[in-house]
Amino acid sequence: MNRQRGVALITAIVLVAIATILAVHIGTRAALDLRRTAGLAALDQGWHVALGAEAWAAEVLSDDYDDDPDIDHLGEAWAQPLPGLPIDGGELRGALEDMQGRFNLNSLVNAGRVIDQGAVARFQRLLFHVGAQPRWASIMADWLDEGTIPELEGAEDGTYLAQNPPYRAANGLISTTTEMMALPGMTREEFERIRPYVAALPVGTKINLCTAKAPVLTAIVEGGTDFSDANLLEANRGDGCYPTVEIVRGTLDTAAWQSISSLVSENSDWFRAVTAVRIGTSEFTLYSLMQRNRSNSIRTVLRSTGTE
Ligand SMILES: [Ca+2]
Ligand SMILES: [Ca+2]
Repeated sequence: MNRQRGVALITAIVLVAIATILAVHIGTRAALDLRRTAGLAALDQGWHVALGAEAWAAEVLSDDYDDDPDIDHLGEAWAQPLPGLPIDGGELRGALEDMQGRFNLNSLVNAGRVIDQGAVARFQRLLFHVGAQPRWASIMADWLDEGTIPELEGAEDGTYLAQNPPYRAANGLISTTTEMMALPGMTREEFERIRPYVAALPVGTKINLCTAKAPVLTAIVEGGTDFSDANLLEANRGDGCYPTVEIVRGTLDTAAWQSISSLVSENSDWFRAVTAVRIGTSEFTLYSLMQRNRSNSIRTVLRSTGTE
């Protein structure tokens, strides 16, 4: 009798325990579902906010073109970052960057996808100035060029097939600079040294002297005025383009100027809008690569979220 009561008691305790576990499980799942739904709703809302900001950036670029299509410098309205704006339940921040202030990785090859040795030399100088290994210039050129025979310090399929897992060289143009991470031996730290100074734009896109970052300018204008001091450069850019094409031409001898005259400009077609949205605890960043053409129509060519 006592034994039976004992078994009944244990059964009751086990049942209560199972019921409790189930209740907790259901409760937790409902809470998680609610949270997940709230998170998704916030992301969805954030996405629309970011697309709105992108459309606004296009307006700003279009107005800028109407003002003067021939000059783009850092004193203009588009270049001023958006201070944090309150939105429903969060905040929006945004900035536009002229991507022609960077070194275009695709310029390491010409339109026929043959390596441009002058560009390789310029990229080597840029890498040196930012404290990265200059050898990436040849490796990157091999990654892009049509040829499958490696440059002196370069790498083609032979190198890539020996990696784990094995893969092949792209032998084509890139649409994102993160492809540099595929180069043999590239580390995250090394890539982060290079990343702020490079872009992936069409072959033939010029470098805007008015917005070029100090190491980029230093790598391009070789043998003339030293533009490597970023603070000095910024101080000179307060109210207009600096250095202008005239200034750069004046600082170089004829041969040096002729070697870069077709590579530089004072205006830009390629910009990137970076929009950071926070709603509640959800947060994300939208990167929009935008092209403004010479008839002032603006289109978003590439969007990515999270990473550039
Ligand atoms: Ca402008
Ligand atoms: Ca190649």
